[in-house]
Amino acid sequence: MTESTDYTPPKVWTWNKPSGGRFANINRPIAGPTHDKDLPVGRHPLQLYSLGTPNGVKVTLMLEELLALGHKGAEYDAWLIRIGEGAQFGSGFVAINPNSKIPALVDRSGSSPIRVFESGAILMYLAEKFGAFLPTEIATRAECLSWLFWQVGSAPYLGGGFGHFYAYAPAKIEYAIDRFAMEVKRQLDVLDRRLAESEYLAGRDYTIADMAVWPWYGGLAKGWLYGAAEFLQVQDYKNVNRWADLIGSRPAAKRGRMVNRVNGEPSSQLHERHDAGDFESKTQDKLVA
Ligand SMILES: N[C@@H](CCC(=O)N[C@@H](CS)C(=O)NCC(=O)O)C(=O)O
Repeated sequence: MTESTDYTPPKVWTWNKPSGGRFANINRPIAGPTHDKDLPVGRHPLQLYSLGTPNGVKVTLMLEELLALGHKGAEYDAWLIRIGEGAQFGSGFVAINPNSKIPALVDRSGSSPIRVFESGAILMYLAEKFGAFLPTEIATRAECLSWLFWQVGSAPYLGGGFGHFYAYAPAKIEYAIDRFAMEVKRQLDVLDRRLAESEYLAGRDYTIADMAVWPWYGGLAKGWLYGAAEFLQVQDYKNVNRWADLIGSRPAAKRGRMVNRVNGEPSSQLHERHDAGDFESKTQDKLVA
């Protein structure tokens, strides 16, 4: 292993150069808006400002499931926030998420708008609002929330740790890749063991815990993230693969994955969703044709 480095940290860190790697243009050590920009508002009760990354997909999975169950109040406009272009630093977006990260939701169904940020909080908000996908029986609810919060705490090691150093950093650093590959494989094994004993994470039913975990760890198992399937030997996690396929076959999950998606097959990209019919008529292949 390469141990040496010619870098000695100074007494005080200063922002004197870009951090390097992909996304260096949007990394800054300060919060707050960089420019004035109002957010658009559509006709539906729920306004989602997002992008089709794993964190964004968690919410569209939930919204599409709620609509499939017949909850009309879950109708939503999904607006595209292009984070690579710094749209998360516009004043309107910062007003609904001071943390400047997608996804962010505004519920306009009541007398005054309610903002919700952090994907886990959005899932809980929607689950409680519609009384769905969050068990009410105390033990199953505890299990569901445990896995939901497990995801919130664990995925930064997968994305900000492993994904960053394996795929995006300007140099391949063996120490960093080893450290995070080890942790991500451990996390996959945690899930694999749970899914060996239980159909879904919280038990017999599909819940917001699965919706939070699937876009990250299901996506990893299906080879959608970081081109790392072979490196991490994801096919070995049989129960994770079984569960990932089960969720992936749900019509609402298929639709949820398409919303605000800006890469992949043009027919799988629905940049903005303002109507249920958009899945048929507004995908990129149709718009370009
Ligand atoms: N803990 C947050 C993480 C959200 C997050 O990291 N979003 C990324 C995209 S997946 C983002 O907006 N990045 C833009 C930036 O960091 O400036 C959540 O779960 O909502």
